Amino acid sequence: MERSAAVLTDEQSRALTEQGFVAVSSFVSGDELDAIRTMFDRLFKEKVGQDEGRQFDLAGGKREGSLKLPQILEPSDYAPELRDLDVIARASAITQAYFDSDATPVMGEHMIFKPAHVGNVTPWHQDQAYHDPAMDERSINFWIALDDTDVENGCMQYVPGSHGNDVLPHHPIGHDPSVHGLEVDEPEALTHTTVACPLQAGGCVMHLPKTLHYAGPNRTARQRRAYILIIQAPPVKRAVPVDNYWMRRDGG
Ligand SMILES: O=C(O)CCC(=O)C(=O)O
Repeated sequence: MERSAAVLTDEQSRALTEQGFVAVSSFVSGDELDAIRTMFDRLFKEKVGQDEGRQFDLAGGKREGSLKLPQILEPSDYAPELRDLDVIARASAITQAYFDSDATPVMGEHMIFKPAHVGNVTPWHQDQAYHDPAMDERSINFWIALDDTDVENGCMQYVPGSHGNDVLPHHPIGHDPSVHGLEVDEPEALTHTTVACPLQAGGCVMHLPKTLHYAGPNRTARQRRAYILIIQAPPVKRAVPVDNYWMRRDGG
């Protein structure tokens, strides 16, 4: 794909490298934002993916009726129009420029919903804790706000510089092995300094695979919808794989 002019400024790129995250306003335009919102609402309303385990409660809530942190994995399998959006080309161009790599496929996509009043917390974690323990990912997570987000309705929060850590020990949320979502062990010891990233709808916050992040519960009457794209440059093989025992749900 041809490189577009959509790259980070030097200052944004430096922030991503030094802090492990950077927020950008107006990442998605009006029409495109409307299109993503419409698809988001349809996919959750139609409960797509529930039978295949692609729509579920990230924090382990009940399957029917009371999902508190519903997530859809790979939503473009149910709404292929998503693949045609300019935002994917823009995110790919940024990832190519940032990692100086021509090969930047989409590594994953999700939609995460924090419904008004009940949206659950997304606990502190590193994305790399979910991934291949033999590899160090080189990817950017683009978290795109489909609604105005702030601390009260569950905007993203980060520990600046935490991507300088290796993969930290994690456990399934609530120590329940049936729950997909992960939480870092002893988060209180790791989160003395945090930065909240409120965004207007259409804004985006980008982070790296080892950056510790969190999003609080939704305590408001406003919904909080997010579309998340992960774009990957080729990963690097680790000298020593991570012992990610938290992903072996047999407890072994
Ligand atoms: O939207 C959320 O609540 C959490 C998102 C997240 O953890 C991520 O994008 O890596």
